[in-house]
Amino acid sequence: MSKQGDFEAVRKDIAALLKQPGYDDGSAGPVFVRLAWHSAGTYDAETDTGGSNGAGMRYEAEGGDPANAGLQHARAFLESVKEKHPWITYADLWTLAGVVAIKEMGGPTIPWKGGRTDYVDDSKLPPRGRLPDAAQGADHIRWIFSRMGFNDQEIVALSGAHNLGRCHSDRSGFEGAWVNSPTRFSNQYFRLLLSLQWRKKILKNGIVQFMNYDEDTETELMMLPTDISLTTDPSFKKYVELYAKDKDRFFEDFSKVFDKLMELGIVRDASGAVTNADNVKGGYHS
Ligand code: CCH
Repeated sequence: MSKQGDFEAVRKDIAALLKQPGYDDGSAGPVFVRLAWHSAGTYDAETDTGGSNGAGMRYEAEGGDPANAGLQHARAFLESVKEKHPWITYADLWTLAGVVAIKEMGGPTIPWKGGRTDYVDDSKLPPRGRLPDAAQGADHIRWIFSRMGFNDQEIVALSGAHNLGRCHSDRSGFEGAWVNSPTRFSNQYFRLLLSLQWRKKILKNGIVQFMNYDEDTETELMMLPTDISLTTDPSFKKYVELYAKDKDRFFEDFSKVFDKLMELGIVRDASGAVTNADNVKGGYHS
């Protein structure tokens, strides 16, 4: 067992866990990033509910949300880290796993601070439907992300996480990867959004997505309707063009916005200590 607060030791164990030869593209990294994002992306600024504090996904109300299908794999992978470092909260572990995975997959360094609690107040558990619906378009994602306090530039930067991982027909119903190297963080997603021809395809399960088939390499890539909406909405498209051209700028902006996402709903004092973590009475207890 590591010393309480030794996040470096936790980082090392998360990094060592990323390589998973029998899983997806050989890495647990992408699903860790999605776990971190879904743990935080329920935040509602107006009611100050949801967010990564509390690790509500341990409970059926949040964990069983169809939007979170598949994230049990990420949580199961991380159990060994929790066993080795029992002092870390799940809320810290899941957010740190996302940050470590991004870095290890070649992405930017993202500032991260611990101190989240695993206490969940029933009244603060987010209702379902707070995460974006991939079948929709620009208005929907603007509405969802503005609830968390993000502007158009930040929405596009965050969407660049779709450089990583894939869609699974048994999770979201969508199928395939966005880029050819889905375990390598880059700005390829933005470049492909602009450079390839995306054709609408109706899958066997009736779900509509966009596909590109490359005859030379015989590879098929995909985009969600929400991804495509980043190129049809002029305000979003400006930033897709910027990030497709300027990888450094994308990395810089992604780092800032992912940090902001991980901190939603968390209040810290000048020393960085969380001040709204232990004020929850009568909620679930880990
Ligand atoms: Fe995402 N995402 N995401 N996404 N996502 C999916 C997979 C990943 C949407 C829908 C989906 C973000 C924003 C959005 C990742 C990171 C981020 C899937 C497939 C859908 C559907 C799930 C499956 O079948 O396994 C929509 C809609 C939006 C916004 O409009 C943001 C923001 C982030 C992080 C910053 C990552 C990573 C994956 C891959 C997961 C994996 O298991 O490989």
